[in-house]
Amino acid sequence: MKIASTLGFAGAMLAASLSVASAQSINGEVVKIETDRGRITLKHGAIPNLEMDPMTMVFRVADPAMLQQVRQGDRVTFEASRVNGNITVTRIQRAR
Ligand SMILES: [Cu+2]
Repeated sequence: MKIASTLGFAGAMLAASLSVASAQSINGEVVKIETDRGRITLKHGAIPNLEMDPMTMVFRVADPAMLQQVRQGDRVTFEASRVNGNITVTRIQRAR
């Protein structure tokens, strides 16, 4: 049992590092935050890994707690990927 759970953890770590490698850091601005729905509206620059041009759109967030780190009007950097078919913000932080 212990070996199985260790392998599972290693697999999860590998998957996480692969998704980090493919996502790129994108500049954006927070237009709207919907904490209860786990959504954020961002005005974003081009997102090469999603083949997306600059636009304003709604994203899901991987973890609703991420929405506590930003406020409407903040300039941010973030990463987004397709998770289970949904375009999802996987990392976000206020721009310095
Ligand atoms: Cu977009």
